[in-house]
Amino acid sequence: MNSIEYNKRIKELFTHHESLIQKKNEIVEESNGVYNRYKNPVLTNKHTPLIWKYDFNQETNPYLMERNGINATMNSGAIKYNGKYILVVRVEGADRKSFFAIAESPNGIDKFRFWDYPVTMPEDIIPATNIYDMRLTAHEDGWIYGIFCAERYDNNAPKGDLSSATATAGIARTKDLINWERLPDLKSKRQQRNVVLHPEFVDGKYALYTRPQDGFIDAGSGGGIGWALIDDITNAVVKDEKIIDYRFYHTIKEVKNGEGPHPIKTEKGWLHLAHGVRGCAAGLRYVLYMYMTSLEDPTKIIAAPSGYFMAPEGEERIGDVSNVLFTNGWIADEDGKVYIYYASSDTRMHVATSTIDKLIDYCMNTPQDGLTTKASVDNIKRLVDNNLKILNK
Ligand code: M1P
Repeated sequence: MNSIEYNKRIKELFTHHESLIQKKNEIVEESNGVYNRYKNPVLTNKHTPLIWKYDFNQETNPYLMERNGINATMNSGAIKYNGKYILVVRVEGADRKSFFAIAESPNGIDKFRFWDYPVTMPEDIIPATNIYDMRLTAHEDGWIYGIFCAERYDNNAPKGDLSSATATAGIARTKDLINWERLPDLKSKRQQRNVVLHPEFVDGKYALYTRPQDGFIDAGSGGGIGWALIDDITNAVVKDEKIIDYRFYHTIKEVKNGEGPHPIKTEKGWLHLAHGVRGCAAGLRYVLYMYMTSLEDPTKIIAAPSGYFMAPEGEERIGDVSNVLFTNGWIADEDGKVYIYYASSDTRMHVATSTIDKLIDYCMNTPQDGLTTKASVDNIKRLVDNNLKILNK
């Protein structure tokens, strides 16, 4: 390739990449009334900057090959910052390592563009092999916290076992999303993933949603989503942990659950978004569900709609880990619009939109799970009775 052709190909790469970023997103008209999905994913591996992947020096890359492959853009924390919709994206390289990178959009539904450099997360504590799934919290103490999973090889693994790992909650904080201060990892008797910082002090303490687990994968006897008050966030220790959202047999969260982003405060209570996992012949199925807790006592559930809020549909069903929806980011605007950022099948990022009022109505008026077929049929019969009275008037 001569230098003219080489430069032409570079230009083509950038033109193609820019047209992907500029692609307008549109609402999918069909909706269940609770939220709207959008036609295009907001981020895929193809959206990642070309300057991360290619070496544009013809001398060192004469065939203009990708040097760093990017596999997926998934499980992203979200925050509105300086008027921009910001995602702290879990980017996974072809080498399986995840890292954080920031993408911003002017409107929350399209035109997400990555910043030039991935996040430099200090590793001045015990270095981790892999870090992922950051939950962002603009805390009332003035810091923006990022809590994420820090994965390390399990030194107690039997000889020859190269896949056993441990999950710990890593903690960092920032004021500008560029410079991060790493704090010591959360100290807990159990392994932890899906740990989230509540945005307000509770009884003068920091409050964490936890997900105690028996092993790296198994939630096991962990029970569900927990709650722990922390005296000092710069040396966070789980002393007492109580389960606030239990798992139950034959529900969408039978095998595991985990808090999504931090809950949104509303006049009626705290709105929560979480993921639930059940097993089936095809493997694990991850869906999103919601619940609400009391403003007076954030550990008390006041609404628990049955079943899933969102489940994988269409192309969302397929990816690196198929049949998975996962969320760790949402943004509530001043006007009550809510942007729900979710990943499908550990591969790509999407947005769905709703409003605070609709989500409260969904939580308060969707029947609870009666945990049996009879209870579900009774619910439907009650609705049919009422509807027939109205329709036959
Ligand atoms: O592969 C699905 C998800 O599995 C884990 O979630 P959990 O701990 O609840 O099982 C995480 O590794 C998550 O990143 C991943 O999306």
